[in-house]
Amino acid sequence: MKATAQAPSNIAFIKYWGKRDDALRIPSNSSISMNLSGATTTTTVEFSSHFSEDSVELVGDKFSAAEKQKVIDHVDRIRKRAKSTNRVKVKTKNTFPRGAGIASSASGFAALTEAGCKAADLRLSQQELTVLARIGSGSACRSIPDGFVKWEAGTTSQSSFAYSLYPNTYWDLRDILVIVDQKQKSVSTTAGMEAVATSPFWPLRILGIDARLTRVENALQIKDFNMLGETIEEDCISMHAVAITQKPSLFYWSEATIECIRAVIRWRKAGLPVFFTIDAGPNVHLICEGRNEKHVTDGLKETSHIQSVLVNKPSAGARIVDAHLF
Ligand code: 2P0
Repeated sequence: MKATAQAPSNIAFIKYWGKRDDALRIPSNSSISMNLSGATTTTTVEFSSHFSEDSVELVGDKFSAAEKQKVIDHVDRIRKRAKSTNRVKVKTKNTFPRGAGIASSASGFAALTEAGCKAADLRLSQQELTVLARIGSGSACRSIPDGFVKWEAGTTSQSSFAYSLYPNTYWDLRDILVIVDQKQKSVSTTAGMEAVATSPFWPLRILGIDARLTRVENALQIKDFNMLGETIEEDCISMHAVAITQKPSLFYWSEATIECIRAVIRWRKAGLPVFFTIDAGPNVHLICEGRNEKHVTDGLKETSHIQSVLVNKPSAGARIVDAHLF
């Protein structure tokens, strides 16, 4: 059977950085994110007894052998649960550059999980789908439910799942993604997270995380944009303080990243409510309300070193679609 799914990437307001269990990808802390309308992956999966081998194809780009293996390992989890021995064909397409801190693994493993389970006729609840997607790549579990999503850290595989706090229509926010570098990062987030405990700031980050999670949840509930933005920025800086002080140090920011941060601070001083957050790469996500989108994109026209800008609205989560890729 063949099935296709489309899944959004997501931007974490409170970040996932460090694991309690590396193999099962149970995180050290809960996280909260927003799904992104402009950064999606579409994946078609077909299982058939007529295929003689597994094949994995990425449209317009090439997976490394290790990336291909990660996909097949995830398909194996689906095959095992579905008690299937059929070979698979996977074809996948991204609408955004891979590996530059735009969480292609989030949308990728969310789409693969949805399409793979459907193609294998494995009927899982949404919560079970998030658990399965999480084992493929942690942040992928947050790309399955709609809109604004919380990933409950949990302590076991079954208790570490994601769910929607609010649908995408709840709050007209924007994530204006400023791409300053499209190169793939040299250290994977998986490897980066394995060394969190080597940072002296790691215990401090964990100490403050519950208060920040509560602040973001409260800010979402009462739609207090300043409280939301301030907490998002604080958590981003906390994550990068850990990454920079890990051994070996992970310094993801480039000069253009810092230039963009300085512009945000300047615009805020001038009265424009906009905040930044940055994942494991140099690109900067500018968070603002929909009514301020044009002010921010106009400001970016005067900022140098920008390769492209991608405007995202809050998006629904992963879903099955009709248009197959093969
Ligand atoms: C996040 N990131 O919360 C954080 C912020 C990157 C920085 O989740 O090892 O690709 O596959 O579970 O999901 C990226 O980590 O890592 C990530 P694995 P993943 O969005």
